[in-house]
Amino acid sequence: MLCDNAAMENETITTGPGALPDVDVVVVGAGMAGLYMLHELRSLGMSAVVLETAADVGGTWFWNRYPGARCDVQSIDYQYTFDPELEADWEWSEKYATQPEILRYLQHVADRYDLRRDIRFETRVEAAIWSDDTGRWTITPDAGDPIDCRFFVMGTGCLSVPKAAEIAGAERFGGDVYFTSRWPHDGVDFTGQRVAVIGTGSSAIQSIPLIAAEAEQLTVFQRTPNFSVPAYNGPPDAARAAALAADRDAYRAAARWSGVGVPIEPAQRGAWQATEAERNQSYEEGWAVGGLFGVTRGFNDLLLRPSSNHTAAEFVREKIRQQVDDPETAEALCPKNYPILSKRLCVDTDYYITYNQPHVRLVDLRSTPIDTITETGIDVRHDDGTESIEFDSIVYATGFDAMTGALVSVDVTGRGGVTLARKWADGPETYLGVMTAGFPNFFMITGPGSPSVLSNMAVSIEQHVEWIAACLADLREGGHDVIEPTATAEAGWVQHVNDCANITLFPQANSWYMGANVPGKARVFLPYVGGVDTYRRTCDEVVQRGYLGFRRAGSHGEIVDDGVVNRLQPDVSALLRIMADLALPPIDSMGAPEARGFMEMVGAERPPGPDVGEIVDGTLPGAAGDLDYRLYRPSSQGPHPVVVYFHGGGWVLGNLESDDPFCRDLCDRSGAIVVSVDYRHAPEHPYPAAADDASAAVGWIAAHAIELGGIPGQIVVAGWSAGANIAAVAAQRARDAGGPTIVGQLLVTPVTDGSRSWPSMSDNGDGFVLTKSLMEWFWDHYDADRGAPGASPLLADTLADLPPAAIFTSEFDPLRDEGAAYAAALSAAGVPTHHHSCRGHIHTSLTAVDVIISGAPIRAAMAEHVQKFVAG
Ligand code: NA7
Repeated sequence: MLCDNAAMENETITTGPGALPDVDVVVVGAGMAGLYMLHELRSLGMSAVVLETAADVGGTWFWNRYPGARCDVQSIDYQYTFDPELEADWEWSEKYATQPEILRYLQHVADRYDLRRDIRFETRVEAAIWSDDTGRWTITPDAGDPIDCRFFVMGTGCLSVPKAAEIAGAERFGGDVYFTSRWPHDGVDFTGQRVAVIGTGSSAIQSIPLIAAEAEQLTVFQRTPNFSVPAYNGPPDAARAAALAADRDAYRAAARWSGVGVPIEPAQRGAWQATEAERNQSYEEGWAVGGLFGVTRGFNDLLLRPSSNHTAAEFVREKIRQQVDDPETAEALCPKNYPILSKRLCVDTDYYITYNQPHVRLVDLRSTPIDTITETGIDVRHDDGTESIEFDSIVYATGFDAMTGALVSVDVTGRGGVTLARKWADGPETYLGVMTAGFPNFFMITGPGSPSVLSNMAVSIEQHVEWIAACLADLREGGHDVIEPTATAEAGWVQHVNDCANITLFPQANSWYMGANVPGKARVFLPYVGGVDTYRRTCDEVVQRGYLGFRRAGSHGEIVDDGVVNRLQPDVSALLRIMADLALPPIDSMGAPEARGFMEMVGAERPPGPDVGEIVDGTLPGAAGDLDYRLYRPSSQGPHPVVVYFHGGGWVLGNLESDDPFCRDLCDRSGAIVVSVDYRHAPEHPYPAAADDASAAVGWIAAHAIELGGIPGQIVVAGWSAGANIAAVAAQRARDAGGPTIVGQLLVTPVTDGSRSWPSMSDNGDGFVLTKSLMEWFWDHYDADRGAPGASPLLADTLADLPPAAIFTSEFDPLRDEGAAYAAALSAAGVPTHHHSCRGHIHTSLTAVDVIISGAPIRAAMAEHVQKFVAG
C-alpha cells in the first residue's frame, strides 16, 4: 500500500446534517492532506470546513484495510513533522507501520488538534462551480445546502478512486467479492475457502501471503508481474531513530531537500561506471537492506540508461528465480517487458515463497486469459480448451484511477463553464501541480504535475499545504482575493513535467503513472519526476519572483507576473547545479596549456558513447604538416558516406578524445563514417591555421574516400562550436575553389560572427558554461580579424551556392543568435537550410552523449540530416 492521503470516495452516498455557514475555505478530504490543511487554515485565522465521504478521518488509511496493508516508506519518515511536540508524542511500533497503526496515528492527530469539529463526515462533494461575479466557489455536497467559499482545496489523494474490474461476467459471481481498496472494517476470515486474487500490484503482493495463510486454496490471476523487494520489517530502524534524535531539524531538512522525500544519500555514480562484480556487490548489499531504497540505492542512472536498468532488473529477476521452486511459476513472476522502477517497486514480506505452498497457484493471464467470471468461479482459456476454477471469494486488487480520478469525479466547473474533466480530457494541465488555469482559487494538494506518488507523500503533503497556506496569507496581505495561474506558466510547467519524464525510462511502462491502467484514459506521465528538492526550490522561486506565472486580483486591481519557471532542460539544469557546487575555476582565468589539461581532466569521467563497427587512428596531410585523425566506421557493410568532423574548443582546446562520444554517436546513428580531424590550435597556431587545416583535411579525405571505405562524392562537413566555424569556412572555400564536392554541412552551435555583440551574448553570457568572457578569451587566442569571412563566415560576400545546411542552436547559448543568423542568411541566399532551435539547451549540451539525455532526440535529428544530405 502506498503512503498516500486519499480521502474521498464516490460510491458511498450518505446524508449529513443541514446547511453549513459560508466559509473562507472548503477542503475536500480528511486524510493526511486535509487534516493538515485544516490545521494550517486555523492558524491563519481563516474559517474552513472539511467535507469527507468516510465516517472518520484517515483517507487512504481509512479505506485500505486489506490484510497486510502497510506503508512502504518507513514510518519514522512517513508522518507529520510540522510540530515537534506531536513527533515527541508518538512512537511507531514497527519499521513499516500497519494500516491500523497509521489510522490510529491520524485519529490521534485529529484529536490532538481538535480537528473533527470542522469536519463533516459522510458527506460527498458532488459539484463545485466558480463565479466570476462573486469571486467565490459554490460547493454542492450530496447532503445539506451548498456552501459558498472563497477558496476551494482538494485533498482527495492520488489513489482513492478504485478502478472498475473490467472483467466479463464479474456481476454474475455468486460468492463473496472484496476490493482491497474497500475492505470490510470487521476483516474477513478466509479459513477453509477457495479464494481468487485478481491483480499483482502492491495491494495484492502485501495481502497474498496472509490470505494464503488462511485459505484452503488460493489462485492468483496475474496480468503483469511486478518487481518486488523484501521489506525486512521489524522494530523501527535504530540508526534512523538515533539520527533523528541527535538532530531532528537536520534529519527532517535532509528529507525535505532530498529527491524522494526520504533522508537517504543519493548515489554518486551510474551503474555503467561500475564493474559487474561491483554492481552485483552493490545490489546484494542493497537487497540485504531491503525496502524501496535498498537494492537500487547504489546507482543514479537506473531510470535513465536502459543498459544500467537491465543490470538491476536482471539481479531482481534472479532473486525471484531463487525464491520460487517451480521454474515455470518463477519465470511467470519475473517482469520482462518494462524497466525496473518504471512501475512502482513493491515491498513484500514472503510474497514469492508463498507460491511454494501446494495450495497456492499462479495463473498467468498472458498465456491463460480469463474468459469470463461465472456464478461459481472463473473460466480461463488454455490453448486446448477452457478450465473452470471454482471459488468461494474473489478479491479484486485491481488498482485505482490514479492521480486524476478523484479530482475529475467532482463536477468542478471553472471560468466560462469549463469543467475540469473537459479541460483535462487529453491529460491533466496544472501549474506546479497545485493550481490549474481557468479555475481561480482552486488548489490541489499533491495534484498531477507535482512529485506526489514519486515521493514520500507525507513530505510532499506538508510542502503543498504549507505553500498553499503561505499563498493565502500573501494574498490577504497584498489585498488580493483571487489567484490563478496564467496559460503561459501552465503550458511551460506541463512542458517541463514532460521534459523530466521523457529523459527517464518511466514512459516505457504501461503503468498507472502513465494513466495506462484505465481504458480510455489519456496516456500522459502524471507525477513530476524532477525530484522533491528541485520541486520545492521551484515553488519557492515562484514566490520569490513575485508569484511568477500567477495572476492575482483584488479590489485595487490586478498583478500578472507572467512567465515560465524552469526553462532549462531538467538534465541541463541538474548538470549546471553540480558544476556550480564544484565551483570550478573559469577556463579564461587559465593559460591555454593549463586549460587543456583541465578540460581533459573534466572529460575523463563521462560515458564513452556507443560502440561502433571500427575505430582507426591515422594521420593526414594538413596545411602545414600532418594532422591526427580518428575514423569511426559503422558496423554495417560499407562503403559509407563520410562526415568530416571538427571538434569544439574555441580553436584553443579539444582534441580527438574530447568529442569522441559525440563522434561515436553520430556514426552509430547516421550510418556514416565519421572522420574526426585534429587541427592546429591557437594561440600556438593563430588564425587562419585551423581553417587552413580544415580545408586541407576535407580535400584529402574527399580525394581518398575510397581508401577510407567511403563513397566518393558523399562528403559532409560537420563541427561543433569553433569546429562548426571552420567547417562552415571549409564549405565556403570548397565552393570558391570549385571543389571538393560537399553535399551537406552540419553545424552545431556554430561560431559565425565575432564582429558583433549579439543579444544572446549578453542574455546568456554568464552561467551556462560557455560565457561571454570565455568566448572573448577564445577569440583573443585565435587572433583573427573578426570581420574577415575566414573567421566569421556570416560575413562572406555571398552565401549562395553553398551545400545544404542543418544548423542547431541552443536557447541558452551565447552563440545562439549568430547561429540563427547564419541559418537565416543561408536560407535567404537560397541554400536549403534547416534551423533547429533547441529549447532549454546550452552550448555544451547537444554534444554531451549519455550525459544530457534530453539531447538524444536532437542528436538523432542531426544524424537524419546527414542521411538526407547524402541521399541528395
Ligand atoms: P496497482 O499497482 O494498480 O495494481 C493493480 C493490479 O491489478 C495490477 O497487477 C494490474 O495489472 C491488475 N489488474 C487491473 N485490472 C485488471 C484486470 N482487468 N484483469 C487482471 N488484472 C488486472 O494497484 P495496487 O492497489 O496494488 O497498488 C496501488 C499503489 O498503492 C501501489 O503502486 C503502491 O504504491 C500502493 P496491470 O499491471 O495493469 O497489467
